[in-house]
Amino acid sequence: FLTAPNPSEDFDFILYVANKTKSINKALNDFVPLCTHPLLHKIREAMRYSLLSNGKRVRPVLCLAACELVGGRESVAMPTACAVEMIHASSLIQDDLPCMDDDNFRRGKPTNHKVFGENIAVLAADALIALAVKETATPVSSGVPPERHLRAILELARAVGTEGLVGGQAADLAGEGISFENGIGLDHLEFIHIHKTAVLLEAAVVTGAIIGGGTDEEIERLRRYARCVGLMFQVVDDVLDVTKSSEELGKTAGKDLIAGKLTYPKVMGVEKSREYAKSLNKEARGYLHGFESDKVAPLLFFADYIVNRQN
Ligand code: GRG
Repeated sequence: FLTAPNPSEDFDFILYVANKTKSINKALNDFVPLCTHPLLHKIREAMRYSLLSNGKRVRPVLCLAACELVGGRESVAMPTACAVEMIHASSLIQDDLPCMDDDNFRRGKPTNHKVFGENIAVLAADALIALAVKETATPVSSGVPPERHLRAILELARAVGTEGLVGGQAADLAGEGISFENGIGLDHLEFIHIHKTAVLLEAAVVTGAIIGGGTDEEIERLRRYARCVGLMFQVVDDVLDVTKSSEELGKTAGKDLIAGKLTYPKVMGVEKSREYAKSLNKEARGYLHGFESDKVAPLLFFADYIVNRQN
């Protein structure tokens, strides 16, 4: 069951992602036009500032790939794919606020509140969530049944609330100051990452499959794939944090830098974390078995890309 299908050797993953990213960036730009009304100019600018900044677009690409895997066209899932990126951008704005992580930079630029002020940053985050719901609810001309839109909205609502991003952030705050050493804290860590990271990646894939017309069985298999990929994403992120900060600052300084944060390398060591990521990749690929082999390449390559990524 857990053997993955073999994707076609000549599939060009880099080109695939570049093309998808280009159409996603264009669609995101069109969804939030600048407002000519002088009283709304600043809020729209703030929304655009974070939404259009240089992100990897992992979630919307996954959404489009899942839609196409189950036989849907890219255009039917584009508004939903962009909605997932809007929710992600909203969560990043909020995460950076002084009352949360208090960060000055995001995606190589000053954070939203540093440029527009805290009040506008909070409003921009709110407006991006509202826009995400609006775009997912708006029927596209291609005749996706309304109940599919409703299912997609439910999926996204779950990913935002206490079952997802808000729950993960709240759990993160609740765990601050607790000391976890020598393998203790794995459940706590996993809870935070499943909620903060995996649930939105899962929603990206599942909403793509819902809008694309997938069967319940296909949607469920893709959900399991995405859960593994979501967790793997965070395990790799934690490993990169340690290895990057060690390289940049010298081993001891790197460790000190992340001393206050509970991470996979801290709980299980760097090598075991890497092995864990590899086992999640294998499991994720296994869930793709049974899909048409000529259509499955993007999601197979995606799992490999996430486990091997360097930034
Ligand atoms: C109500 C939406 C909402 C959120 C409130 C603040 C908060 C609760 C949650 C924070 C969640 C958070 C920031 C999780 C981190 C997720 C993560 C792995 C971010 C980095 O993702 P990448 O690497 O980033 O895909 P880019 O910049 O490439 O998009």
